[in-house]
Amino acid sequence: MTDKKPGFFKRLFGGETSQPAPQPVPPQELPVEPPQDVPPPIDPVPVPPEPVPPVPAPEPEPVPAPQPEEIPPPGPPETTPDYLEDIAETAERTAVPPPLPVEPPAQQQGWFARLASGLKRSSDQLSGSITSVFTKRKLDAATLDELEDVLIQADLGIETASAITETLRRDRFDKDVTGEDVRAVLAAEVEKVLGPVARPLLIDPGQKPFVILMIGVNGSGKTTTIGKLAQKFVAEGKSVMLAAGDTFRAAAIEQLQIWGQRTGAPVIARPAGSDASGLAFDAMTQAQAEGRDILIIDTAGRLQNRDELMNELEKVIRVIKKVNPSAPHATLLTLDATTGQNAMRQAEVFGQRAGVTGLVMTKLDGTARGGILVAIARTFGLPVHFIGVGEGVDDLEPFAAADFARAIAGRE
Ligand SMILES: Nc1nc2c(ncn2[C@@H]2O[C@H](COP(=O)(O)OP(=O)(O)O)[C@@H](O)[C@H]2O)c(=O)[nH]1
Ligand SMILES: [Mg+2]
Repeated sequence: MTDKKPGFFKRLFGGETSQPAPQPVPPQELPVEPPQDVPPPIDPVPVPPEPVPPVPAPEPEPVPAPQPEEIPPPGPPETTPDYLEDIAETAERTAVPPPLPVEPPAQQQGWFARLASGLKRSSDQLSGSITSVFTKRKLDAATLDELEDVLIQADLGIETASAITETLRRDRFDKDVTGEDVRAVLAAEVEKVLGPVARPLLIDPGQKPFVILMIGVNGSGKTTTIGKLAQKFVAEGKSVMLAAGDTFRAAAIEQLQIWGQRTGAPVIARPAGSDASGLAFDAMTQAQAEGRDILIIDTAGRLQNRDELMNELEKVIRVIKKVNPSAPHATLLTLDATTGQNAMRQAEVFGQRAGVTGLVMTKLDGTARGGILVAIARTFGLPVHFIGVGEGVDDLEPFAAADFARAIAGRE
């Protein structure tokens, strides 16, 4: 969180919002998934719900009786009532992924159209604010200040906001400027920031399996993203295995099993409450023995400020390395765009503790604050591989800077 300068929060919250506290909200109190921002799952075609699949039987050995001290409590350690409520809610809403097979009309659109519609809330918000600043005005200092505030409120970050206003100051001062002119400058600046981080996730075929570890806070979209990725890889003819490493909740295990069934990828799972590192170890050895191309390991959602949970994540990584010292080959952090500034903190802490190699930003369709991706890119420089713009299996797109910039700036 380097995006600070004196008066930032005053400017961020000043005047237009009823939010009382001009203080950064402590990370653990931020809603991990603000329900109001997440549209209900769209069922484009009424498909009867699939029965929950039986647990596939890839478990070769009987589960050893867990050591007493290793039995996790029946829930994550952070059992505050709020957190439990969140989990119960997440479990309810995530147990069954949206239906996969039938293509809704929206998914027959071109990819840019889908991106643009996913980013519509962000681009509408930005365009609306820009237009309101630039109605019949010559570009003067006051207008530039107002514009800078609008851009900061859109979570683009101070640096990007100033870069845009500086460009306008230099090129257009005292001239008539339209919203469209400003959007063009905005798109160019956003593209400049995002270009270097828009890097595809490269699967090294020399690694069998290529191990992808998926991490992030609860509800950020890990399991859904794994399902979407599995679908992509299977469609490319790769042999994929999934590991249900979120062993805290039965619903999370089932959720991954359903994705596995739908994508044809076998899922290594253990009963809820099992040790996550043990499961990761089994999945590693089995994927290796079967010569799988890709193993994707799910993990329990953890808040980045809970030290003991971060320690456990480090243990999972150590165990993976015991089987293959070069693994995990990709450690992907899912960031929920609807969490706004808190995503910055998540990127920072997970980066330090788990060696994040790349980002997937989810739920860009569920927020007007998609600009946060720009701030994160500028601050951390981590590769952004994919963005999620919906709950459907096809709503995961390789990240392309120019398209994103054009879509968020609302240009055609
Ligand atoms: N609108 C939208 N919802 C998403 C996206 N990605 C995930 N979700 C939803 O977010 C919720 C939490 O996702 P889940 O994968 O269970 O998160 P996890 O706890 O990190 O594994 C689910 O209801 C998902 O359908 C996205 O890109 N857009
Ligand atoms: Mg999950």
